[in-house]
Amino acid sequence: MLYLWLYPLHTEFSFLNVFRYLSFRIIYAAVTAFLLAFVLTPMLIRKLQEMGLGQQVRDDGPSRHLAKTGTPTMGGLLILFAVLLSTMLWADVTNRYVWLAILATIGFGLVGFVDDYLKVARNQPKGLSASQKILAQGLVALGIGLFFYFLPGYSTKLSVPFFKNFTPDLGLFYIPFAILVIVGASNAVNLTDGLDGLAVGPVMIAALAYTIVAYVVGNSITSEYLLIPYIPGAGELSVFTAAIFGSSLGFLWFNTYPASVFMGDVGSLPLGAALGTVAVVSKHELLLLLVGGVFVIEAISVIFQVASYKSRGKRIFLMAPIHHHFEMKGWEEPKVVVRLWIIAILLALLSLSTLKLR
Ligand code: 57M
Repeated sequence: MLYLWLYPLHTEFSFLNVFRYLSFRIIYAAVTAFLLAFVLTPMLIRKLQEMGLGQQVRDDGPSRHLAKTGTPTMGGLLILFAVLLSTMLWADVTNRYVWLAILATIGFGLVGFVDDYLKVARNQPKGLSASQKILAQGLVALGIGLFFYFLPGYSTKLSVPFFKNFTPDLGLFYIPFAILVIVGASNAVNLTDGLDGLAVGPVMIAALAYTIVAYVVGNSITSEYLLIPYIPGAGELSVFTAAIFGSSLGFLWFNTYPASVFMGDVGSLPLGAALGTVAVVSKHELLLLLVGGVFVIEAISVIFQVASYKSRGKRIFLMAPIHHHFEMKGWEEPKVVVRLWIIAILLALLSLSTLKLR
């Protein structure tokens, strides 16, 4: 909104001309979201404690986790508030991609909120059933997929990292593909959110990577130079991803080991869906497999573990997701978390290099 309200005044006050620069709004979207999360999270923690919205910790996990019982959860409410308010302030709110990302975030946030609320406020440890969750997520993602499919001029071609000339047109199948990307990313972040700071770190790193991707994709000069599809207007999504980066950074101040608050499904589900939606808008869906490689590793470890146990009656890992395997091997929690952050940073750097390697 600031862009719409203040930029037109630059004829009177020349310094307001700065609002036309996306780079300026990206930086201040991140700073605003950080400050909102940093200042308001302590208040939310006190409120969650007053309301007794503490985490129920399962007793079948690593025993060290039992000490986390009662840690306030649903901190994701504030992550979302900071992202949405900062985006509304610094992005061009007439941009249809910004609204799509906001609606996707709110949609998945509602699914996570209901799940968390049932778990911690209604003492239903299972929360929503897996089928209820997947159905609700699928419906929100279907709405996003249909929006793209019927968006005039939107290409259903799939861009493949490293292969600039191989762009298969998925046609109608683009809708289920978009659903798979968004729901997959959402649940992969959710699975990863099992150690202090473990999910929010790679979310920050992926948000930073997609801030760069959205910026270059939405810029006719850089997209032409890099031989990647030019998507007019997609650049505004870099303000949204910058807000995710800033908000996650602020939340990390309180979620780092030993965590004072967990984000809850109300945080993990929408953050993953937001990254998935930006990946779809920027036509860099497959790149998310690399940028979000830690989330992919975590999800695959569960798939392999369950498949192995069901087919052979034996586990591959001491416990899945893989972060618990390292815990069971004796790694301290911060060591597991920071080492997975290091992998996330390396994967993000590699993914950005694919923008040039075509
Ligand atoms: C999401 N939730 C954490 C917190 C967070 C199919 C199976 C792999 C599912 C998976 C599962 O239950 N996933 C749910 C992970 C939980 O965190 C809460 O959930 C929110 C995120 N959705 O915000 O509110 C616990 O994680 C710990 N935690 C932290 N710090 C954080 O900042 O320490 C979370 C955030 C919290 C806290 O202890 O209570 C979770 O782990 O449940 N299941 C599992 O991950 C379980 N794995 C398992 O059963 N493996 C089996 C099979 C099924 C693969 C096997 O290996 O044979 C593990 N998780 C738990 N117990 N809690 C191990 C058993």
